[in-house]
Amino acid sequence: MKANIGLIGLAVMGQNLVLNMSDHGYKVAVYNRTAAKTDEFLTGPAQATQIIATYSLQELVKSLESPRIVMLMVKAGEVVDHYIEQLSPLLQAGDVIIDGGNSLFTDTNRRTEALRKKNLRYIGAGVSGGEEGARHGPSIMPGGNPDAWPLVKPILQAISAKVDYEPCCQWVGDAGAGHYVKMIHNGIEYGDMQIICEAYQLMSEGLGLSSDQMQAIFAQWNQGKLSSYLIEITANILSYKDEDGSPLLDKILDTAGQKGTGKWTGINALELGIPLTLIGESVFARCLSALKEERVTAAKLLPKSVKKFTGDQKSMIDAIEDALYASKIISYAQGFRLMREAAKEYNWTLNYGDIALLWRGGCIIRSGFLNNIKQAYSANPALENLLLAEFFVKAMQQASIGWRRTVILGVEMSIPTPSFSSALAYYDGYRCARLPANLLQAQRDYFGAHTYERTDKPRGEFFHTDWTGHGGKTASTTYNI
Ligand code: NBP
Repeated sequence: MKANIGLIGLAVMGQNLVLNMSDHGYKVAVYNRTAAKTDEFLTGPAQATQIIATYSLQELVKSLESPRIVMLMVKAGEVVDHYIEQLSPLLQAGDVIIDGGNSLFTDTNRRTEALRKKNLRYIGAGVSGGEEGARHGPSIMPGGNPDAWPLVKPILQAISAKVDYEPCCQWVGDAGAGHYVKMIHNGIEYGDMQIICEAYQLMSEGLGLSSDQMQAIFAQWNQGKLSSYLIEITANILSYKDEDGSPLLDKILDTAGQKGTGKWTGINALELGIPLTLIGESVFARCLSALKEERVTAAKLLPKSVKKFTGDQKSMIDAIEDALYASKIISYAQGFRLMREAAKEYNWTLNYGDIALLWRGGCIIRSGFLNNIKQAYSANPALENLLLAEFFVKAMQQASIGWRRTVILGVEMSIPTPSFSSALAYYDGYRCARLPANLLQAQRDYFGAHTYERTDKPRGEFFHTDWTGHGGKTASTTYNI
């Protein structure tokens, strides 16, 4: 009997997805560049399964039923192009290639189009959930050639996470839309992680709480409005003890790694001109953490005045919970606003409520909060910004005072809160009917004749002033990026 699907790439994600498919009754053929890993897999975790090992792409393709479905679970970038190039001549019209890695959406746009010309159907599917998700049900965000969706839908939905019996896997949109939504998911993941880290530093350094005390606080927060996978694992991490009985967390070097999806999200936001400050700060916070030696030198040369917290500890902890919640709302509001702009720019039809549902289970940012987002978009699919939805208007009002107190605590105690405070600045900016950009426009016109619009004239009419009395009357070309 031939295999239903072939999978290339037997690292952590590939192996676990294959086992997941096998559990759901699919026969899978596998291939990996390094053959020894295929053997280890077959004699190890895949023992006693129907999984077929293959040792060349020809053998892999031959082992598949028609139309063939081949899924790539390899390092993003050139490796994906390499496999597409090698596979294409071996496949027949109508066959499907799925790229389940973290590919850049513009690469997926290009690949979808190139393969369409060869009558091959391409899917770029974001997969989230890490090892555990891949094994027991990830969130899957497929996009690409819609003709391929009916063929791959049964298997991808079967292996995905389920919430309220709904699969966390629905068609996202054309070309690179699936990988785009996965990129935003990862950006939001960066943001969620950073705000949790800021809460942790404020509580440990600012309030002097022990790991066990913080564990209890995170565990309690996980029962309320912040309930989420990342809050839950933070509580678990805080309680984890090293061999000597001390918290392992205290011994972990404070330099964060990154693989680039947060950076891509930030770059895209800059390209589309949409503020994505919280995620941007989260990426930069990782970059700053990586400058360990420089920071150690600076800590000696630029010492902080150490202050002791003297206020009410319980009320400050509640305020930090508010800061986490409000900042999280800002992060999602910014991320969804960016997706809205991307849909316009790249001509995709994105369903924002469905995207929130896709992230409810299996993935790293899963949380109860996503139901509130779904409800906001169900009530108004054309919602411009989540901050304008009734639920979030109220939530922001309730969290606002505690959030400000938290930022003040950070400022007073010299504890950095880049995401909490930049989110607050965005919130205050977004609800400013008048920003100081009048002065900015005047400055631009003063030094570069860039012109300005007037409040007492219709929009679209541009004026230039000879501010010094010795400038010319010629204005610069008016264009916006
Ligand atoms: P990796 O991203 O570490 O990729 C490992 C796979 O790529 C192995 O099969 C390896 O083959 C193959 N590979 C490499 Br590396 N260079 C190759 C080359 N030049 N030619 C052929 N094959 C090559 O594995 P992963 O962490 O399982 O992730 C797979 C994909 O899923 C990535 O795109 C990743 O970003 C994405 N993703 C990962 C996670 C996660 O939590 N790890 C979560 C969600 C998505 P070899 O065995 O011969 O070296």
